[in-house]
Amino acid sequence: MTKNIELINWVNHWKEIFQPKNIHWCDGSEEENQNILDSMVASGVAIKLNEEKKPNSYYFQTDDSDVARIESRTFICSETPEKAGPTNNWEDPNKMKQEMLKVYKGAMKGRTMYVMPFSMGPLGSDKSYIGVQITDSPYVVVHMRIMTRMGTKALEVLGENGHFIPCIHSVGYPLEEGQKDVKWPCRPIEEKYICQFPQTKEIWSYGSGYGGNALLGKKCFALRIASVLGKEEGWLAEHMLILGITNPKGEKKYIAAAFPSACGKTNLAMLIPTIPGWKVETIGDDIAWMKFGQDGRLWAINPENGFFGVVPQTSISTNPNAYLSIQHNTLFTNVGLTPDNDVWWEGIGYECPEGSLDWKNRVYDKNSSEPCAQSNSRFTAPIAQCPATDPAYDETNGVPISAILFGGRRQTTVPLVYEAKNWNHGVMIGSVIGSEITSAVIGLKEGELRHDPFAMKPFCGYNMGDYFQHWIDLGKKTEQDKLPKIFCVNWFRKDNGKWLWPGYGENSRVLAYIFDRCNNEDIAIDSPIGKIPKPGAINIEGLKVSEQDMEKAMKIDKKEWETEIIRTEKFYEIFGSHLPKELREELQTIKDNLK
Ligand code: OXD
Ligand code: MN
Repeated sequence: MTKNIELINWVNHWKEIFQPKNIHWCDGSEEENQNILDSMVASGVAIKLNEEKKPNSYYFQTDDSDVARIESRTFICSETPEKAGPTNNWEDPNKMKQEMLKVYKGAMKGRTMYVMPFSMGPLGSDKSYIGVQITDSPYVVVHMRIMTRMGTKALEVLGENGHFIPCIHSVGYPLEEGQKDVKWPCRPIEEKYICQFPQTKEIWSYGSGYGGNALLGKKCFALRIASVLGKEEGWLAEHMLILGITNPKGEKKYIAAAFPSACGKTNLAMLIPTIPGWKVETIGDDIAWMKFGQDGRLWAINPENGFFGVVPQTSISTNPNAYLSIQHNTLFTNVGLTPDNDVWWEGIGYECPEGSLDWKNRVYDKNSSEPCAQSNSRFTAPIAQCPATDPAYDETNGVPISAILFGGRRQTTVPLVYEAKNWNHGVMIGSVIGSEITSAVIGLKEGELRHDPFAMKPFCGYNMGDYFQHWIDLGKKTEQDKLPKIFCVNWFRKDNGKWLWPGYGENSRVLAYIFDRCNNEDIAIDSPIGKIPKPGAINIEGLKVSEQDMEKAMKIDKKEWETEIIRTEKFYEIFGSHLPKELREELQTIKDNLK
């Protein structure tokens, strides 16, 4: 137990409000974890998977309404709408708290209130922060134990006087005396709340038990609240993977990369290079916290301790390292269940065994138009289980970042790789990444660009225009040659409907080019939009990509770029006076270069 008075008072305060049956302070031990899993198996919430096929692994199915993050019910409750900015849902903090206190009252009746101290980042690192989450969901407890450093050790770091980020969570399904529980307690979508209070650095969540809505260390804390902390304290909380890359001479560098959803971020984080002698190792696949070190360079940690990855299409051939990471000690949510208690999903690489159940617990019909595994079904596994985990993933200092990559899913316009001319230009590149709409989406036309600046649109805890300014300002805090070089990559360019670049492990060829550029090798030339590889600078030996395809993949088409500039100008309008003048200047330079 703790002697931290702030924590004790806080827990007592919430106990009064939630009125749980009892309180459990989580120690994070193996024994505690097993007891919670056993009780979920006994109550039918979890199924223990086949011990021979998936040792020490468990299976869960959620309610239909609780399968993903819900952006329409995610609120940034800053003092004013302007502070939340044009890309967030704003609500008044006092009004929101009043509204939520009504639903929080008695919300844990008949349930255990778990108190989970956790560290985001390696225990004791000066880049890490302590949070404490209160929850009534045992599912959340076993997941937070994998995704964070949770339990007594985090409490010890907090100490008697330390401060923590308070995270409140309830599924919103109290049990009256004698009332039977349901398999997945939660509230309907319109009654769910995922609220961030940037001024007081609090998180209040209600009505969902799933993913980023409920594992509050992840998107709510490590991105939305941490982005505000980063702005106040002079560092960066980013939606980025971190990987280590070693060249054939044994020289190693670290790269961070931001991509919007569905652009293969986990695949890149765990890539197996196809070019001989190169090695890629994984520090993280989702979030990076970066602070300046004493040497003036940016050093990054992954605040998480596990992977919460999308399952469908993960196979031994698409992403061997992810596939091997989830063969034991793994929690699966909303995939298919085979008759011998193994898991199955679309793209696993073999036929679905006869008699399997789909994620809605119905016998799976191969001819059905519905998939067996929900499209956002997830695996949760410790980082340390990945065969390519970088030994530095738990380093308290983190790792020095040499390059930052921004990417998106672009069928046209954006070349395979180009390099920002300077930091501000790189910030401009990050501010306009996005993906083209490939099939009709409500309110958007095919071909239209959906911007996702820095892949942070759903995750920035304050005005995105001020966030751009923060990036610009940080670039002035050190010598220019100490800053990471910034690149834009696009694996998805097409010609006549055909991909120009094979992607996956072949992306190592682009990473190798970036690596060499970080050593200032003379392999780039200027172009109107930034530095591009000299012809032949990207090794395509052994690839079925012709020189002509390579030219098309790298082409800078004046017309396409003119359209791009018009789109960017239009997009920038939403930020009004919050848009940094430096971004306008960078855009103007490109416009002039294209003339
Ligand atoms: C995630 C996301 O789940 O970005 O990581 O949505
Ligand atoms: Mn993510």
